[in-house]
Amino acid sequence: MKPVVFFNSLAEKSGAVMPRGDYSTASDDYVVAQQWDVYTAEQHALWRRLYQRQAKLLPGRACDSYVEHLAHIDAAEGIPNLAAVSEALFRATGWRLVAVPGLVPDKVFFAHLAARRFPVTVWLRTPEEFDYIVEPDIFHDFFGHVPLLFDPVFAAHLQEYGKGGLKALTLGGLDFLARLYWYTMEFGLVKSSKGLRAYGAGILSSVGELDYCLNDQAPHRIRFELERVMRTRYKIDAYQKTYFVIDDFQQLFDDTTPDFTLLYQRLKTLSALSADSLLPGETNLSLANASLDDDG
Ligand code: HBI
Ligand code: FE
Repeated sequence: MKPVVFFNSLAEKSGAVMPRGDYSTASDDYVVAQQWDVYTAEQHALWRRLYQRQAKLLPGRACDSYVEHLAHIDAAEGIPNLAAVSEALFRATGWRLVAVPGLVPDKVFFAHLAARRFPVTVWLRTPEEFDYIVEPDIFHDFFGHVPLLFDPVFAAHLQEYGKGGLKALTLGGLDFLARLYWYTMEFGLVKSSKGLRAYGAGILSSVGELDYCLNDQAPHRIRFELERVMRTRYKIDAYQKTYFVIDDFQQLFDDTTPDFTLLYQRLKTLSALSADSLLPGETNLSLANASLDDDG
């Protein structure tokens, strides 16, 4: 898809203005040069403030694998050089980072993931957007998504997701797969021996939701079940009403790898569920947080 067609379809879907990245130099796969030298001292300082504020919140909230891998990435002092991190990442899990101007078309996004390339937006939010930003910027994409690409099981799962995305486009399954991405990659929770932990990038890069998703009484926390997740609508402009909890990344890999053709057929016959629904027989883990280990 040519950038201008993509912009129009994005604007239609979101009712938003044009995406703010510079797409003029993007190649067919939407990859650009990061131009790391062009970031200003003020931008590096803003990154440092974002990083420090978020890093403080991670202990006891982010999952162990995320914390461990973030610590090995040299990104605390300023906006990271994607090429340098990409080299280290390739040695760890065979993934690479590619720089992109911002959101890219679904097909392009899935093709990158299927080839073990993770697209990272190059621009950083403004100081006015310190607390909240709608479009993903480099802080969200990098701080939120990149550390877990160093986890081999997580990385394997995301490649399968990319392959599944390419198939979904031919099967009319995109809306279902987008819900899966939303409730796992962006807003997923995982069990640990010490209680629930966050692994979704939307949570890990958010100053408010990182505590909210674990400690507020309001949202539902429900055991992850593939078909249930794919039926559940989501809001993009508020804290989530429901978080789905996986046992571990192996579960994500095992559930994402099979062919979804029959599942999509079935889902098309079922009504979608509202973001705050709780079905008969479902346990809200927020009411059973203390006894997670006895739960299943
Ligand atoms: N582009 N850069 C970027 N990042 C995304 O997360 C992204 C995208 N394009 C499409 C897309 N996500 C969706 O297809 C998935 O969230 C399902
Ligand atoms: Fe994201």
